[in-house]
Amino acid sequence: MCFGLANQAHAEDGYDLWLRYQPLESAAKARVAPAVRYFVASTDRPIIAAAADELKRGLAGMIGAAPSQREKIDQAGGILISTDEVAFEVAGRPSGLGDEGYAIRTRNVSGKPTIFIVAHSDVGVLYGVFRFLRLLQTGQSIDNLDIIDAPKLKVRVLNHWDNLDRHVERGYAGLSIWDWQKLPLHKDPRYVDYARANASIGINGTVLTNVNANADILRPDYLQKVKALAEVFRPYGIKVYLTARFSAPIELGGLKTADPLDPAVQAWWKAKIDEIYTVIPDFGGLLVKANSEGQPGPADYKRTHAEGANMMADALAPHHGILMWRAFVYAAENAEDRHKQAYTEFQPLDGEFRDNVLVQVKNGAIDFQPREPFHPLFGAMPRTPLMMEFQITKEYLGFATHLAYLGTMWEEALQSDTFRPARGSTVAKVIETPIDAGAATGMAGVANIGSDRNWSGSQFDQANWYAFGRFAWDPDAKAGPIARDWARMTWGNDPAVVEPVVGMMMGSREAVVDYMTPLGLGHLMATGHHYGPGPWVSDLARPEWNPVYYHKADAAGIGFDRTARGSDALGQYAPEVVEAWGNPETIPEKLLLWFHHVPWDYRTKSGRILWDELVTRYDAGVGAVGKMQADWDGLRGKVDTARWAEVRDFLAIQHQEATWWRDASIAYFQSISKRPLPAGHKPPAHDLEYYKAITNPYAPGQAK
Ligand code: BDP
Repeated sequence: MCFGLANQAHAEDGYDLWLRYQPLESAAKARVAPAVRYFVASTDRPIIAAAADELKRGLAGMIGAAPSQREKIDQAGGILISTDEVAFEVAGRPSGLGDEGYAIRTRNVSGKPTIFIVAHSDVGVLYGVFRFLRLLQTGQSIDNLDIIDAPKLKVRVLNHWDNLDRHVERGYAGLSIWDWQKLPLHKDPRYVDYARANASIGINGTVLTNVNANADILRPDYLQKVKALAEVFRPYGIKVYLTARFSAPIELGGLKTADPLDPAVQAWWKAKIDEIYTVIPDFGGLLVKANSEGQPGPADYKRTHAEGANMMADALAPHHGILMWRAFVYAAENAEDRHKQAYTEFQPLDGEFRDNVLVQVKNGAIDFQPREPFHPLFGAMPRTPLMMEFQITKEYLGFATHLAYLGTMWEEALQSDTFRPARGSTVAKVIETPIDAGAATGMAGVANIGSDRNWSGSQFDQANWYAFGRFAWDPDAKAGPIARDWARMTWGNDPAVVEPVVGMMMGSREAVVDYMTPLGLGHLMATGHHYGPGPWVSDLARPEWNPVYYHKADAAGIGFDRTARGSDALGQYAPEVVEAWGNPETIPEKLLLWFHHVPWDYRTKSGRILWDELVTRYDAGVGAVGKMQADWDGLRGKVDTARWAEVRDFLAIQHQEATWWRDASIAYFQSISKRPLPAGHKPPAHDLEYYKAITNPYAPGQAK
């Protein structure tokens, strides 16, 4: 097989993601080549075979020759990939590898250096191989290696919000890659590349279908299609999961009820789940969105979330399957601040869920906003495994055309101190620490993957898929080094490229916050598709669907009072947080308007009054996009033309839309604050009515 040639044969379009395996510089090649001339592996095992294939592919691309396979390590220049005792005898016995970790160590064999990539499981070996390739891709030395690494979370899954008709809810990268009509007989080769990419960052599961679920996916014919995908993913250590519609016993089973305490309903789920495992023996489990935004659930029968979840969990348990039950609930006709509803409903259920249930909690209590405080449930359910749900697809951060690296946002959420049970109990620590030995832990990311050649809708959105995997592996990871690794692998190791790219990425999310929702504002997007600004919207059926519900701007000021004087959502946090955030003077200014209603002339940290500060932030956001454009222009000729031009065009769209956000927001809020613009800030290009009249009925990704 001729690995690597494809890289040179076609112009780059982003399809290769961060696994481009471009030729190393000649000096590096000369250093590396002798060390990796051959490898030893037992390739009769599918996962080891996949690891060996990747090693060959990567080295063929980077040094121009694939290593040859040998029976045993007997001379210099070799790599041993193995789970065998004998390999550990030479490589040493590192502790802490667990089921999925690996060690990469250089050891002398017959006096000559040899690279050992060892693990207790085949998938650990696969992860080790990807790590080894990353060292080469990012220009690091492979001399005297001594690396030990293992994932801190067990369940590291993508959530595809993909419908069976291939529409992707909140998808900005084309159609669903799952071609249900052609499955199971035709398995698109792209599925293998999808699995490789995921395995390279440690993702070990994928929920194929939308949380707004269609019961048909559980029909026997669809299970055959799911089985075909499971077969493709298995050699990459990836399990498949499905979403379960709570009312499936009625829709598919013809029952009159889906009441979780009804024996016939329980029997239906048990039989269905047994059937799934007959077809797919290593099926991962189910994900459920219940009693939220119109989805059916146990509350329809006056049962709790725990009663609903446990019914399915009991049916999954004999197969070692897990049930992920979402905490993203807010009920119709509930007058309580939406911020409070998930906590109100779930926290009292702490300890009532079965061992194989993971309650899946979004990073913030509202909904994937450009900035939210951490969700108050983290730390508040010590007897329930909680998993993190991040949104990789940028529903609220400008879709695919806005450059926004989410690593900084996720680091901010994960490093937030819950103070539960004590100082230092960050969200990362909460989700990493099993509630008892062996209990499940996990992280889910709502995928940004579609049929576009570049997978994610834009080149830079690939970084968010990449970063999600790295944070799921290690929730204590840092956004900066992840951005740097991605930039090196995706755009090359030239510092004149890497530095500006990383600089753009690291400031990009804050730019979005500034031009969309500065100072703790949130949920001001246009109705339905969430494309562009709609802060004036006030006529939707449910109060909490309206942006005016969130900003509460009036003649006196702006912001949502969530302190004890207001909705007291703040009271759901630990006392230390309440104390720090309960006072507008001590709350981090970036969260000010999330928790406080403050006067327009409130004095902010900069010395400016709030209104002037708001306008300054909007302009800073637009300015930051202009700076990214200038930085990117500086890279013309330093990266390949097609990808460069795509990014240039998308930055131009982002600049236009950032300006739209800035102008529309200022026009609207000025109609309420009645204050002049601070000196040096120009008025919006049009009047408020102009912005209100903009409609975008065909914006992508809508729920349907
Ligand atoms: C919201 C999305 C909606 C999802 C929902 C969810 O707008 O499409 O169904 O989250 O997470 O942000 O269930």
